[in-house]
Formats: sequence, C-alpha cells, structure tokens
Amino acid sequence: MKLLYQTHSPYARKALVFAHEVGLAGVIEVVNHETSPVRRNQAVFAANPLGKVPVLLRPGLSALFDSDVICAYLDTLHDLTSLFPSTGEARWAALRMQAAAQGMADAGIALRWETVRRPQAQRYPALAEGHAGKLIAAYDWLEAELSDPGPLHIGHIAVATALDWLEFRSLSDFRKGRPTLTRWFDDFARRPSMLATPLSGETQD
Ligand SMILES: N[C@@H](CCC(=O)N[C@@H](CS)C(=O)NCC(=O)O)C(=O)O
Repeated sequence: MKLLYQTHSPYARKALVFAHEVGLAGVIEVVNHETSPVRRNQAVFAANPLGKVPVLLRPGLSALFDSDVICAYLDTLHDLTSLFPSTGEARWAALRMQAAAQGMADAGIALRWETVRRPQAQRYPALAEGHAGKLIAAYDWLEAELSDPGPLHIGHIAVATALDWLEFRSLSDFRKGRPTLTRWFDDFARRPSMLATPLSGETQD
C-alpha cells in the first residue's frame, strides 16, 4: 500500500502514527506530496476528489481518504487490540475525541489562513479570534477528558498528532494552566510511533 503523505500534515501523520501503533508501518510506502487549495496537485486529485492528503492507495482496490477512514480501514488489517472500541460508551468517547482532534486541526489551519497564509489585506481578525477560541475551549475540554485516559484508542492518536502540529506551528499554547494535558501529551510524544514520524517542512501555497 502507498500512503500519499505530507511531513507537515497533522492528518497524514495521524494515519501514519496509527499504522505504526498497529504494526502496519512496514507494509506502507510513504509518498510525499505538497497540497494546498490554491495549488492543485494532480496526483493527489487523481485519487481524492478533494485534493487532500492523506490518501491510502491499495493494490487492486479503490483509494481511501480521509484520515478517519484510513485509520478505520487499517484497524481491520491487524490482530492486535483494536484501537476503535467496538461497543458501549467507550466507543463514543473514542470517536468523540477523534472528532475534537479533527476540529482542532481544522481550526488551526483556518487560523493560519487568517494569520500567515492569506495575503494581509484579505485577513479577517474576528475569524482568527473565533478559531483561536475553539482551540482554547478544546484544550480545556481535553484537560478534563484526559484525567483518566484509559487504554490507547484512535482518539488519543488523533489528539496527540493534532497537538504536536499546533505546537509545531506555534499556533497556541495548550500547556499553560493544563498540567494533565501537558503530562499526557509529553508521555504520548515519547512513543516510538511519534518519534518515527517527526513533523517538518513548510506549507506551499
Ligand atoms: N479531514 C481530512 C483533512 C485532510 C487535509 O485537510 N489535508 C491537508 C493537509 S494538512 C490538505 O491536503 N489540504 C489541501 C487542501 O485543502 O486542498 C483528513 O482527516 O484526512
């Protein structure tokens, strides 16, 4: 399988960290691509009509996108403990945490458009403030949610990769006044899956 990837994408890294966690990194070839809504990447569009990474190319089967779908698919390919709890409140808690992490990455990208990516004259400070506020609220929510994190699941991988990217882009400080979240993240960041997939590079618009 090939993973259309980007070394500075929180979503692509989430899929790759997931692959490491379930022992599948060795069967995935990582292929780097630069993507931006203002700079069309034909190879990525050929596999994903949204032109976004990550995309998982499967021999003889259709391409899969986005990171939520890729992780759910990879979870069906291994014999270790599933990282998607299958029943009860544990399932909804894991999926809800993944949704929060996706929203954090989305808000972070939107915030970057309003602060560094969009030409200065087209930036809208109220929108930047609104997205920054979502990040603060999500960090506060995680501070409570991660007081008892339980066994590893998809939500943890999504949150750790989102937080690491937010910190990498210096978007907002999740650490200040949040000792539980800080401790949990620092522990998670030492996992081999995280160490094997460092963030690097600049967005190319
Ligand atoms: N919900 C998608 C988001 C993917 C996404 O936004 N990827 C970015 C890279 S960080 C991208 O390729 N953006 C290009 C674009 O928006 O056209 C996922 O989880 O995979």
